[in-house]
Amino acid sequence: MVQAVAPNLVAAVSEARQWDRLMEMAAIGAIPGDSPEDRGVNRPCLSPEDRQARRLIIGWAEQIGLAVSVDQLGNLFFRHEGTEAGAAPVVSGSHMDSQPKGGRFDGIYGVIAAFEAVQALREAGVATRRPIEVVAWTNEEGGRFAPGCMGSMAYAGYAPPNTWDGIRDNAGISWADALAEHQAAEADITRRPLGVVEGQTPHAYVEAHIEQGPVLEQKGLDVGVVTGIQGSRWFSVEIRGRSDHAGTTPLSVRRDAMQDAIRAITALNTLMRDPTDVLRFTVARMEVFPNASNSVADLVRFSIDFRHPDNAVLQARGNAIEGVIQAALTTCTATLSERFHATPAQFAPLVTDAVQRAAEAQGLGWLRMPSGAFHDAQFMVPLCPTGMIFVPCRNGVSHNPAEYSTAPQLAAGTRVLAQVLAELANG
Ligand code: HGY
Ligand code: MN
Ligand code: MN
Ligand code: MN
Repeated sequence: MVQAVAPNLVAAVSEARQWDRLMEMAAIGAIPGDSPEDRGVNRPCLSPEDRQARRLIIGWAEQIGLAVSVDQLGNLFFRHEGTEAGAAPVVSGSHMDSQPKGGRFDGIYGVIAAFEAVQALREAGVATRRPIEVVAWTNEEGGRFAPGCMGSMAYAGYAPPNTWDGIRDNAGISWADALAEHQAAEADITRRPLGVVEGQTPHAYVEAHIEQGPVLEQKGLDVGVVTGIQGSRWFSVEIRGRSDHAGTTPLSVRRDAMQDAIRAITALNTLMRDPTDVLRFTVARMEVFPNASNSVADLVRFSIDFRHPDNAVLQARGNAIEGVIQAALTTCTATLSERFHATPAQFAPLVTDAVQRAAEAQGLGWLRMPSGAFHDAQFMVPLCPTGMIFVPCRNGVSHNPAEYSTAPQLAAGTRVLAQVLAELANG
Protein backbone atom coordinates (compact mmCIF):
# COMPACT_ATOMS: atom_id res chain seq x y z
CA MET A 1 0.00 0.00 0.00
CA VAL A 2 2.73 2.40 0.97
CA GLN A 3 4.63 1.76 -2.25
CA ALA A 4 1.58 3.12 -4.12
CA VAL A 5 1.40 6.33 -2.09
CA ALA A 6 5.14 6.66 -1.48
CA PRO A 7 5.87 8.92 -4.49
CA ASN A 8 3.48 11.70 -3.48
CA LEU A 9 4.29 11.16 0.21
CA VAL A 10 8.01 11.40 -0.50
CA ALA A 11 7.38 14.48 -2.65
CA ALA A 12 5.38 16.09 0.15
CA VAL A 13 8.42 16.09 2.45
CA SER A 14 9.75 19.64 2.17
CA GLU A 15 13.55 19.94 2.31
CA ALA A 16 13.33 23.76 2.60
CA ARG A 17 10.66 23.82 5.32
CA GLN A 18 12.63 21.30 7.38
CA TRP A 19 15.89 23.22 6.95
CA ASP A 20 14.26 26.54 7.85
CA ARG A 21 12.78 25.01 11.00
CA LEU A 22 16.17 23.55 12.00
CA MET A 23 17.84 26.93 11.49
CA GLU A 24 15.09 28.70 13.44
CA MET A 25 15.68 26.24 16.29
CA ALA A 26 19.46 26.69 16.00
CA ALA A 27 19.05 30.40 16.75
CA ILE A 28 17.76 29.50 20.21
CA GLY A 29 20.76 29.12 22.53
CA ALA A 30 23.10 29.82 19.60
CA ILE A 31 26.83 29.89 20.39
CA PRO A 32 29.77 30.75 18.09
CA GLY A 33 31.98 28.04 16.62
CA ASP A 34 35.68 28.09 15.64
CA SER A 35 34.72 29.51 12.23
CA PRO A 36 31.81 31.75 11.10
CA GLU A 37 29.88 28.93 9.40
CA ASP A 38 30.29 26.62 12.41
CA ARG A 39 27.63 27.86 14.81
CA GLY A 40 26.58 25.63 17.67
CA VAL A 41 23.93 25.61 20.37
CA ASN A 42 23.88 25.46 24.15
CA ARG A 43 20.32 24.42 25.05
CA PRO A 44 20.43 22.57 28.39
CA CYS A 45 17.34 20.59 29.38
CA LEU A 46 14.76 22.50 31.47
CA SER A 47 16.45 25.82 30.69
CA PRO A 48 14.73 28.99 29.37
CA GLU A 49 16.30 28.17 25.98
CA ASP A 50 14.80 24.68 26.09
CA ARG A 51 11.37 26.12 26.89
CA GLN A 52 11.69 28.70 24.10
CA ALA A 53 12.48 25.93 21.59
CA ARG A 54 9.54 23.85 22.87
CA ARG A 55 7.16 26.80 22.48
CA LEU A 56 8.33 27.19 18.89
CA ILE A 57 7.48 23.61 17.88
CA ILE A 58 4.26 23.68 19.93
CA GLY A 59 3.24 26.66 17.78
CA TRP A 60 3.96 24.70 14.60
CA ALA A 61 1.97 21.74 15.95
CA GLU A 62 -1.03 23.89 16.77
CA GLN A 63 -0.88 25.43 13.28
CA ILE A 64 -1.30 22.01 11.62
CA GLY A 65 -3.75 20.60 14.14
CA LEU A 66 -1.64 18.09 16.08
CA ALA A 67 -2.75 17.48 19.69
CA VAL A 68 -0.04 18.66 22.12
CA SER A 69 0.53 16.99 25.51
CA VAL A 70 3.28 16.68 28.09
CA ASP A 71 3.97 14.10 30.83
CA GLN A 72 5.40 14.51 34.32
CA LEU A 73 8.99 14.20 33.10
CA GLY A 74 8.41 16.89 30.48
CA ASN A 75 8.33 14.50 27.53
CA LEU A 76 6.45 16.46 24.86
CA PHE A 77 4.08 14.71 22.43
CA PHE A 78 2.41 15.84 19.18
CA ARG A 79 -0.35 13.41 18.14
CA HIS A 80 -1.68 12.76 14.63
CA GLU A 81 -4.92 10.73 14.85
CA GLY A 82 -5.37 7.52 12.86
CA THR A 83 -8.54 6.17 11.31
CA GLU A 84 -8.91 3.34 13.83
CA ALA A 85 -9.85 4.53 17.31
CA GLY A 86 -7.84 2.80 20.02
CA ALA A 87 -5.13 1.48 17.69
CA ALA A 88 -1.67 1.40 19.27
CA PRO A 89 0.37 4.40 18.12
CA VAL A 90 3.60 4.54 16.18
CA VAL A 91 5.99 6.87 18.01
CA SER A 92 8.84 8.80 16.42
CA GLY A 93 11.11 11.55 17.70
CA SER A 94 14.32 12.32 19.57
CA HIS A 95 15.52 15.04 21.96
CA MET A 96 15.72 18.85 21.91
CA ASP A 97 18.32 19.40 24.62
CA SER A 98 21.94 19.82 23.55
CA GLN A 99 25.45 19.43 24.85
CA PRO A 100 26.92 22.62 26.43
CA LYS A 101 28.97 23.10 23.24
CA GLY A 102 26.61 21.20 20.98
CA GLY A 103 25.73 21.17 17.32
CA ARG A 104 22.65 22.34 15.42
CA PHE A 105 21.41 18.84 14.49
CA ASP A 106 22.03 16.30 17.29
CA GLY A 107 18.59 15.32 18.62
CA ILE A 108 16.57 18.20 17.23
CA TYR A 109 16.85 16.74 13.72
CA GLY A 110 14.95 13.62 14.83
CA VAL A 111 12.16 15.70 16.36
CA ILE A 112 11.84 18.01 13.32
CA ALA A 113 12.12 15.05 10.92
CA ALA A 114 9.27 13.20 12.63
CA PHE A 115 7.24 16.41 12.61
CA GLU A 116 7.97 16.97 8.90
CA ALA A 117 7.12 13.34 8.07
CA VAL A 118 3.73 13.62 9.81
CA GLN A 119 3.01 16.95 8.14
CA ALA A 120 3.88 15.42 4.76
CA LEU A 121 1.59 12.45 5.43
CA ARG A 122 -1.27 14.86 6.15
CA GLU A 123 -0.54 17.04 3.12
CA ALA A 124 -0.25 13.98 0.85
CA GLY A 125 -3.57 12.72 2.18
CA VAL A 126 -2.03 9.42 3.31
CA ALA A 127 -4.46 7.98 5.85
CA THR A 128 -2.97 5.90 8.65
CA ARG A 129 -4.86 3.26 10.61
CA ARG A 130 -2.78 4.00 13.69
CA PRO A 131 -2.12 7.34 15.35
CA ILE A 132 1.42 8.67 15.06
CA GLU A 133 2.97 10.47 18.03
CA VAL A 134 5.94 12.78 17.54
CA VAL A 135 7.95 12.95 20.77
CA ALA A 136 10.63 15.22 22.22
CA TRP A 137 12.26 13.33 25.10
CA THR A 138 13.51 15.20 28.16
CA ASN A 139 17.23 15.34 29.00
CA GLU A 140 18.73 12.85 26.56
CA GLU A 141 22.19 14.40 26.80
CA GLY A 142 22.69 14.35 30.56
CA GLY A 143 24.76 17.53 30.21
CA ARG A 144 23.15 19.73 32.86
CA PHE A 145 21.79 16.83 34.95
CA ALA A 146 23.49 13.41 34.68
CA PRO A 147 22.56 10.83 33.51
CA GLY A 148 21.10 11.18 30.05
CA CYS A 149 17.86 9.69 28.74
CA MET A 150 15.89 10.47 31.90
CA GLY A 151 12.67 11.17 29.96
CA SER A 152 12.74 8.01 27.86
CA MET A 153 13.89 5.87 30.82
CA ALA A 154 10.95 7.05 32.92
CA TYR A 155 8.48 6.70 30.00
CA ALA A 156 9.60 3.14 29.29
CA GLY A 157 9.44 2.16 32.98
CA TYR A 158 13.22 1.58 33.07
CA ALA A 159 13.49 3.82 36.18
CA PRO A 160 10.93 5.38 38.55
CA PRO A 161 10.21 9.06 37.73
CA ASN A 162 11.62 10.30 41.07
CA THR A 163 14.95 8.48 40.62
CA TRP A 164 16.87 11.67 39.91
CA ASP A 165 15.12 14.22 42.16
CA GLY A 166 18.24 14.93 44.21
CA ILE A 167 20.65 15.30 41.29
CA ARG A 168 22.08 18.84 41.17
CA ASP A 169 23.48 20.88 38.28
CA ASN A 170 26.67 22.94 38.51
CA ALA A 171 24.67 25.83 39.98
CA GLY A 172 23.38 23.56 42.75
CA ILE A 173 19.81 23.49 41.41
CA SER A 174 18.15 20.11 41.97
CA TRP A 175 16.46 18.16 39.19
CA ALA A 176 13.22 18.19 41.19
CA ASP A 177 13.25 21.99 41.49
CA ALA A 178 14.19 22.53 37.86
CA LEU A 179 11.43 20.15 36.74
CA ALA A 180 8.86 21.85 38.98
CA GLU A 181 9.79 25.26 37.56
CA HIS A 182 9.53 23.80 34.05
CA GLN A 183 6.12 22.25 34.73
CA ALA A 184 4.82 25.56 36.11
CA ALA A 185 6.00 27.35 32.97
CA GLU A 186 4.18 24.75 30.84
CA ALA A 187 1.06 24.48 33.00
CA ASP A 188 -1.09 25.50 30.01
CA ILE A 189 -0.14 22.36 28.06
CA THR A 190 -2.45 19.34 28.30
CA ARG A 191 -1.08 16.78 30.74
CA ARG A 192 -0.80 13.10 29.88
CA PRO A 193 0.10 10.19 32.18
CA LEU A 194 3.74 9.07 32.16
CA GLY A 195 4.38 6.05 29.97
CA VAL A 196 1.94 3.89 28.09
CA VAL A 197 -1.38 5.74 27.74
CA GLU A 198 -4.78 3.97 27.91
CA GLY A 199 -3.05 0.59 27.69
CA GLN A 200 -1.73 1.38 24.23
CA THR A 201 1.90 0.24 24.18
CA PRO A 202 3.41 1.77 21.04
CA HIS A 203 3.23 -0.47 17.96
CA ALA A 204 6.76 0.69 17.04
CA TYR A 205 9.30 3.45 17.68
CA VAL A 206 11.54 5.02 15.01
CA GLU A 207 14.20 7.70 15.61
CA ALA A 208 16.01 9.66 12.93
CA HIS A 209 19.42 11.04 13.96
CA ILE A 210 22.67 12.28 12.46
CA GLU A 211 25.24 9.47 12.53
CA GLN A 212 27.67 11.38 14.77
CA GLY A 213 30.42 9.34 13.11
CA PRO A 214 32.27 9.30 9.73
CA VAL A 215 31.15 5.99 8.15
CA LEU A 216 28.27 7.05 5.87
CA GLU A 217 30.17 10.07 4.57
CA GLN A 218 33.35 8.02 3.94
CA LYS A 219 31.38 5.40 2.02
CA GLY A 220 29.33 8.02 0.14
CA LEU A 221 26.05 6.59 1.43
CA ASP A 222 22.79 8.36 2.31
CA VAL A 223 21.11 6.27 5.01
CA GLY A 224 22.24 4.23 8.02
CA VAL A 225 19.93 1.30 8.73
CA VAL A 226 20.82 1.21 12.41
CA THR A 227 20.98 -2.35 13.77
CA GLY A 228 21.44 -1.51 17.44
CA ILE A 229 23.28 0.54 20.05
CA GLN A 230 26.34 -0.37 22.12
CA GLY A 231 26.09 -0.46 25.91
CA SER A 232 27.04 2.51 28.08
CA ARG A 233 27.91 2.84 31.76
CA TRP A 234 28.58 6.17 33.55
CA PHE A 235 30.40 6.35 36.86
CA SER A 236 31.19 9.22 39.22
CA VAL A 237 34.49 8.87 41.13
CA GLU A 238 35.53 10.85 44.23
CA ILE A 239 39.19 10.83 45.30
CA ARG A 240 39.63 12.26 48.80
CA GLY A 241 42.94 13.43 50.33
CA ARG A 242 43.91 16.38 52.50
CA SER A 243 44.35 20.05 51.66
CA ASP A 244 47.85 21.36 52.50
CA HIS A 245 50.17 24.25 51.74
CA ALA A 246 51.75 23.82 48.27
CA GLY A 247 55.01 25.42 49.35
CA THR A 248 55.74 23.92 52.72
CA THR A 249 54.24 20.44 52.84
CA PRO A 250 56.78 17.68 52.20
CA LEU A 251 55.75 15.18 49.54
CA SER A 252 56.21 12.37 52.07
CA VAL A 253 53.18 13.50 54.09
CA ARG A 254 50.96 14.78 51.33
CA ARG A 255 47.60 13.19 50.54
CA ASP A 256 47.26 14.76 47.13
CA ALA A 257 43.90 13.95 45.52
CA MET A 258 45.03 15.28 42.13
CA GLN A 259 48.10 13.04 41.99
CA ASP A 260 46.03 9.97 42.87
CA ALA A 261 43.32 10.92 40.37
CA ILE A 262 45.98 11.02 37.65
CA ARG A 263 47.25 7.59 38.74
CA ALA A 264 43.71 6.18 38.70
CA ILE A 265 42.89 7.51 35.23
CA THR A 266 46.22 6.26 33.89
CA ALA A 267 45.51 2.81 35.32
CA LEU A 268 42.08 2.78 33.65
CA ASN A 269 43.77 3.20 30.27
CA THR A 270 45.11 -0.32 30.66
CA LEU A 271 41.81 -1.86 31.73
CA MET A 272 39.81 -0.03 29.08
CA ARG A 273 42.02 -0.67 26.02
CA ASP A 274 40.68 -3.37 23.70
CA PRO A 275 43.12 -5.81 22.05
CA THR A 276 42.21 -3.90 18.88
CA ASP A 277 43.67 -0.83 20.61
CA VAL A 278 40.26 0.85 20.84
CA LEU A 279 40.09 2.90 24.02
CA ARG A 280 36.63 2.39 25.48
CA PHE A 281 36.34 5.11 28.13
CA THR A 282 36.27 8.87 28.38
CA VAL A 283 36.97 11.13 31.36
CA ALA A 284 35.63 14.56 30.40
CA ARG A 285 34.16 16.03 33.54
CA MET A 286 36.37 16.94 36.52
CA GLU A 287 35.95 19.08 39.63
CA VAL A 288 38.89 19.91 41.89
CA PHE A 289 38.59 21.26 45.43
CA PRO A 290 39.53 23.61 46.99
CA ASN A 291 40.60 24.53 43.43
CA ALA A 292 43.36 26.95 44.49
CA SER A 293 46.79 26.96 42.85
CA ASN A 294 48.66 26.86 46.17
CA SER A 295 46.53 24.40 48.15
CA VAL A 296 47.02 20.67 47.60
CA ALA A 297 43.74 19.22 46.30
CA ASP A 298 41.73 17.39 48.94
CA LEU A 299 38.92 16.27 46.62
CA VAL A 300 38.86 15.43 42.92
CA ARG A 301 35.55 14.30 41.41
CA PHE A 302 35.56 12.96 37.85
CA SER A 303 33.22 11.18 35.44
CA ILE A 304 33.81 7.93 33.54
CA ASP A 305 31.86 7.23 30.35
CA PHE A 306 32.52 3.57 29.41
CA ARG A 307 30.97 1.92 26.33
CA HIS A 308 31.17 -1.51 24.75
CA PRO A 309 29.05 -3.48 22.23
CA ASP A 310 29.58 -6.80 24.07
CA ASN A 311 27.45 -6.99 27.20
CA ALA A 312 29.72 -9.51 28.91
CA VAL A 313 32.67 -7.12 28.51
CA LEU A 314 30.52 -4.13 29.51
CA GLN A 315 29.62 -5.89 32.77
CA ALA A 316 33.01 -7.46 33.55
CA ARG A 317 35.18 -4.42 32.77
CA GLY A 318 32.67 -2.01 34.29
CA ASN A 319 32.66 -4.03 37.50
CA ALA A 320 36.50 -4.08 37.55
CA ILE A 321 36.83 -0.28 37.46
CA GLU A 322 36.57 0.21 41.21
CA GLY A 323 39.32 -2.33 41.95
CA VAL A 324 41.67 -0.76 39.39
CA ILE A 325 41.13 2.69 40.91
CA GLN A 326 41.63 1.48 44.49
CA ALA A 327 44.86 -0.32 43.49
CA ALA A 328 46.22 2.83 41.84
CA LEU A 329 45.84 5.05 44.95
CA THR A 330 48.86 5.83 47.14
CA THR A 331 47.66 8.14 49.91
CA CYS A 332 43.99 8.91 49.20
CA THR A 333 40.65 7.13 49.43
CA ALA A 334 38.19 6.70 46.57
CA THR A 335 34.46 6.13 46.24
CA LEU A 336 32.73 5.23 42.99
CA SER A 337 29.03 5.39 42.15
CA GLU A 338 27.32 4.22 38.97
CA ARG A 339 25.08 6.88 37.42
CA PHE A 340 23.87 5.26 34.18
CA HIS A 341 23.73 1.70 32.89
CA ALA A 342 22.37 0.94 29.41
CA THR A 343 22.94 -2.59 28.09
CA PRO A 344 23.58 -3.09 24.35
CA ALA A 345 20.30 -2.94 22.38
CA GLN A 346 19.36 -4.78 19.17
CA PHE A 347 16.75 -3.18 16.90
CA ALA A 348 13.77 -5.10 15.52
CA PRO A 349 13.56 -6.43 11.94
CA LEU A 350 10.05 -4.95 11.70
CA VAL A 351 11.70 -1.53 11.72
CA THR A 352 15.18 -2.17 10.31
CA ASP A 353 13.73 -4.03 7.28
CA ALA A 354 11.21 -1.21 6.71
CA VAL A 355 14.02 1.34 6.80
CA GLN A 356 16.07 -0.67 4.30
CA ARG A 357 13.06 -1.17 1.98
CA ALA A 358 12.25 2.55 2.02
CA ALA A 359 15.88 3.49 1.28
CA GLU A 360 15.95 1.03 -1.64
CA ALA A 361 12.55 2.19 -2.94
CA GLN A 362 13.85 5.77 -2.94
CA GLY A 363 17.10 4.82 -4.69
CA LEU A 364 19.29 5.78 -1.71
CA GLY A 365 22.59 4.20 -0.73
CA TRP A 366 22.21 2.47 2.64
CA LEU A 367 24.33 0.57 5.13
CA ARG A 368 23.37 -1.58 8.09
CA MET A 369 25.42 -0.27 11.01
CA PRO A 370 25.48 -0.09 14.84
CA SER A 371 25.34 3.13 16.83
CA GLY A 372 28.29 4.17 18.99
CA ALA A 373 26.17 6.93 20.53
CA PHE A 374 23.37 6.10 22.91
CA HIS A 375 19.87 7.34 22.08
CA ASP A 376 16.42 7.39 23.61
CA ALA A 377 15.65 4.50 21.25
CA GLN A 378 17.82 2.30 23.50
CA PHE A 379 15.14 2.39 26.20
CA MET A 380 12.23 1.81 23.84
CA VAL A 381 13.64 -1.59 22.74
CA PRO A 382 12.12 -3.61 25.63
CA LEU A 383 8.76 -1.84 25.11
CA CYS A 384 8.16 -2.22 21.35
CA PRO A 385 9.83 -2.93 17.97
CA THR A 386 12.36 -0.12 17.66
CA GLY A 387 14.79 1.18 15.06
CA MET A 388 16.73 4.23 13.90
CA ILE A 389 17.66 5.99 10.68
CA PHE A 390 21.05 7.71 10.39
CA VAL A 391 22.01 10.45 7.98
CA PRO A 392 25.65 11.43 7.27
CA CYS A 393 27.31 14.30 9.10
CA ARG A 394 30.39 16.25 7.97
CA ASN A 395 33.64 14.54 9.03
CA GLY A 396 31.58 12.58 11.56
CA VAL A 397 31.83 15.52 13.96
CA SER A 398 29.20 15.92 16.71
CA HIS A 399 28.97 17.36 20.24
CA ASN A 400 30.77 20.32 18.66
CA PRO A 401 29.56 23.53 16.92
CA ALA A 402 31.12 22.22 13.70
CA GLU A 403 28.45 19.46 13.55
CA TYR A 404 26.85 19.72 10.09
CA SER A 405 24.58 17.86 7.66
CA THR A 406 23.25 19.33 4.42
CA ALA A 407 19.58 20.07 3.75
CA PRO A 408 19.42 17.33 1.07
CA GLN A 409 21.07 14.77 3.39
CA LEU A 410 18.59 15.58 6.16
CA ALA A 411 15.61 15.53 3.77
CA ALA A 412 16.64 12.11 2.41
CA GLY A 413 16.50 10.73 5.96
CA THR A 414 13.12 12.33 6.53
CA ARG A 415 11.69 10.88 3.30
CA VAL A 416 12.75 7.42 4.44
CA LEU A 417 11.23 8.12 7.86
CA ALA A 418 7.94 9.24 6.28
CA GLN A 419 7.67 6.05 4.25
CA VAL A 420 8.56 3.90 7.28
CA LEU A 421 6.00 5.66 9.47
CA ALA A 422 3.31 5.27 6.79
CA GLU A 423 4.08 1.55 6.54
CA LEU A 424 4.17 0.94 10.30
CA ALA A 425 1.07 3.04 10.94
CA ASN A 426 -0.85 0.91 8.43
CA GLY A 427 0.66 -2.36 9.61
O1 HGY B 1 26.37 10.44 24.60
C1 HGY B 1 25.70 10.00 23.67
O2 HGY B 1 25.97 8.94 23.14
C2 HGY B 1 24.51 10.77 23.13
O3 HGY B 1 24.91 11.45 21.98
N1 HGY B 1 23.97 11.69 24.07
MN1 MN C 1 21.45 12.83 20.23
MN1 MN D 1 24.30 13.86 21.85
MN1 MN E 1 20.36 10.34 21.43
